[in-house]
Amino acid sequence: MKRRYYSVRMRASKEGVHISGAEGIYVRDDVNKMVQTYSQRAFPHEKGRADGIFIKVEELKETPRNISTLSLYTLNTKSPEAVQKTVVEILTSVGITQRAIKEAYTSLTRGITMRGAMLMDVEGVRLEPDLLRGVRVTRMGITRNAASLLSKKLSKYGLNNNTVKEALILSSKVNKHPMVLGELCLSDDPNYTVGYVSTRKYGYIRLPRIKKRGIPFGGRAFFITGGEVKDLIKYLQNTPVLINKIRPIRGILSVKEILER
Ligand code: PML
Ligand code: MG
Repeated sequence: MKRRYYSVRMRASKEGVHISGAEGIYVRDDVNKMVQTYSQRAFPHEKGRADGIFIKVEELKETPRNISTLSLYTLNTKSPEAVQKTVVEILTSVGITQRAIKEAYTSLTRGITMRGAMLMDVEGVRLEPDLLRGVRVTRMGITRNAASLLSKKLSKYGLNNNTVKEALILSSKVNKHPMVLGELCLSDDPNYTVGYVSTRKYGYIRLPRIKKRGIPFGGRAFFITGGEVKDLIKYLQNTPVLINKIRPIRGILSVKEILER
């Protein structure tokens, strides 16, 4: 019999304002346990105690597509200025213009945090239909085996936490699509100053000190090329993707080492 998969999604809010969210794709036997895990996780949060927790369980009509993670590294960047310079080096090397990178930076640091990501072509033109909401990536998860291997590998570098794992899973789904050339992400959490830039070629590159502590906004930009934007949006929002393979996780590298790999 065909194996059934379920999407389990959680979002928590306080006085109507979104404070946290998480999701995964699970087999039937794991659904109950995950509903409990997500509800426990939703209560305490840096942005305050949730007063509404919404958990949605949905049977998937489509069998998830298996993919591997991107490889993961951390750069040795020391300041927001150094990060920006590095991001330009990495993204221009895969065909994204300086203008687009500057545009993404301006939008991500302007103080409006969108719920979803912005889509930007290589020249910096915004392509998402709803410029305020952006595009949310959903329907992604990781198999039990891959999750335990990922935890083990991340633990070596002190990175075994939900923030890193979920960002890596999301970015691996995003960069799998042929229209995506790369992604830039800054957390909207004021105390979280590590962002990342990712591309299929170089993998997921963590960027320490992408912003100064205390800045409460951030977001994601996906740089895209060619093809139908509506097909890409459909993939990002609806196509279920399940990580079943972990690419190498490494420690701290310099930009030079990354670009020369
Ligand atoms: C977020 O969820 O707020 C973005 C997280 C970015 C994670 C960067 C990392 O530490 O790898
Ligand atoms: Mg967040």
